[in-house]
Amino acid sequence: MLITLKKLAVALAAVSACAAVAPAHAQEIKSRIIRFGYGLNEESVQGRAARYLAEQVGKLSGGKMKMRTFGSANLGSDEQMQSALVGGSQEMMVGSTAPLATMVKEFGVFDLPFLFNDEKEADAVLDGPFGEKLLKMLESKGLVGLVYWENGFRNVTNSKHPIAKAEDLQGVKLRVMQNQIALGVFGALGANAVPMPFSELFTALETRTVDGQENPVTTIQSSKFYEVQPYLSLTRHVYTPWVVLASKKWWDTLSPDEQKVIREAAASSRDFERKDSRADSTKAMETLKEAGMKINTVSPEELQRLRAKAQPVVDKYTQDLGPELVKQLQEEINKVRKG
Ligand code: TK8
Repeated sequence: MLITLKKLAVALAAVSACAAVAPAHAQEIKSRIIRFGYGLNEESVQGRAARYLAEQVGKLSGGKMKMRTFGSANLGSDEQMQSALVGGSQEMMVGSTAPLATMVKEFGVFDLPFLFNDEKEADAVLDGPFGEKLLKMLESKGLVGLVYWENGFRNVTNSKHPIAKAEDLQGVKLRVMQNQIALGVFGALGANAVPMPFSELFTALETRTVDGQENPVTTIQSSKFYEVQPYLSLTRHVYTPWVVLASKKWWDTLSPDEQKVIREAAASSRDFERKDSRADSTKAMETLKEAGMKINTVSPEELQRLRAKAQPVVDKYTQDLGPELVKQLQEEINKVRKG
């Protein structure tokens, strides 16, 4: 009996050693084309991370799995790509959590303002059990959620005046991401909130269909919003994650080896993207200053007043989202704060 077990252990060790050194061609990896869509342009953080992801997929599959990347919403807005993934006519994408909330309402939790204080808190919550739990919820809707990339802390730009105090948003026609919470929050802050896909935003700003928008400085720079928006106010009112997604229909046709390639490539793209995003934020601020944007910070007292103004709708949406969910998120954040 003892000998048999020992033999078994030796045999198992041999098998796993084999698996570790097996060249890509011996694994179950077929030639595949993967279409990966994203909303920002090729010179954005999204563009760089998409190219990195494509390289990793190529490397890890011995060149068999070829990822083609499509930026500038060339495969459609976030909303349209989500549907294409569910239907199986597109393989992969990256997009914001806000439009995902129309499929899995829990993603709307990230549109509640002033949750995270810094990137460290966001990373810990997203990569921990809370972030995982939300990704799992996508499966029954036809999507596989792989990893979170950083979109980042959002700031308001507009063509009217600096936003320095809570009253300044009053009457500003502000484009918001397309879900109920984003709409409600900015409405409560006094803005005339207009939901619109990102792909239509530059034109809407240029033609003054809207006065302003909110996005991280990296996007304000890469999307050249500084050409049409004179004022940038550093409100950092909400942190938006991006989610790397795969079509579940397509995913289920992949072999375990192929799924492993995608999972590993996605994991390293997350680290690459976050590092790049943070370095790029500093550079973007410089570029925006040089481009002549009038940049202002908002005092802690005024941010507190903004927070108070939003509180009634935050309470309302907490009920809609489920108080338990919001409580769990808050607890995860508190864990990081306590260190
Ligand atoms: C890009 C969007 C963008 C988001 C927005 O497709 O819609 O404002 O911040 O990054 O996902």
